[in-house]
Amino acid sequence: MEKVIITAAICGAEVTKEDNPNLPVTPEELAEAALEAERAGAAIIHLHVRDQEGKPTQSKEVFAEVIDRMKEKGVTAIIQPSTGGAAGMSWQERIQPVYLKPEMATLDCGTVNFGDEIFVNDLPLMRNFAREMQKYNILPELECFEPGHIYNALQLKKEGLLEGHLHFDLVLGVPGAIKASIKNLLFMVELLPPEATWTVAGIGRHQLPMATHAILMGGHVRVGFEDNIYYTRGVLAESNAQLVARIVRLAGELGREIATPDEARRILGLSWKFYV
Ligand code: KMH
Ligand code: ZN
Repeated sequence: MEKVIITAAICGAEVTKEDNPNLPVTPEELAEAALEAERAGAAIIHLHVRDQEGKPTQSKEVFAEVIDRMKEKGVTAIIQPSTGGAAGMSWQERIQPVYLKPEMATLDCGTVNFGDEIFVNDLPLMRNFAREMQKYNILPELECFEPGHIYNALQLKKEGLLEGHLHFDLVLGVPGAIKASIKNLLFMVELLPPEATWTVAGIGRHQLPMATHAILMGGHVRVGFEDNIYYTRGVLAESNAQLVARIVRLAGELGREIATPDEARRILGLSWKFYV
């Protein structure tokens, strides 16, 4: 089987330091958390940023500051800014990090209940985001919170708005969306084109079991504070790196090696970027 790409979703938009005091939010904390996660085995850093009050922002300037800080510290992982931001943000706010021309960015593939909120991603919004990413050669990670979102992504492909490799993030266990279970994971994976790659983000206590199934099934894994703040029941995680390190050990026991950032670039079809 292919090596496992581990994504560290280090911050997110919803979690606060009150939930877990170890959550990185300042540019320095985010850069340090990214470096530690990479050293532990992460090849992708899924990135949200916060303003000076710790609130979610999609400010291009803040993303630029955090990404620069990460690179200064020596982070070589693929940095994947969110274009989801937080529920309720306008599309104009959400799209800003695309204009920093990152290697990857998320592309949320449909509207979904998100706890008490609604996370709006209609097809015109998706087309607009996909078109802008296409313009800058950004590989979208196709975020699917429901099975129907996979069909939306395939619709964009049919319309010529997704070229090259398809990489999905199957998010299971968001309150209001598809539940995290093996049956649901299998069902979603079977809807994907055979040549696509996929990672799984299990929310809360589902992070570890979903990751384990993904390792066994040949998928990739996303962990981190965005999706889960606990190490085990009732015990807060100390760091994103701690959650990454557990996946590295688990994958080793189950016979899968871990992809380095450059190996992840090859698996995702990003390697050509080194030659332009
Ligand atoms: N914060 C969620 C509403 C993404 O990064 O693209 C959306 C989200 C997805 O986190
Ligand atoms: Zn996110």
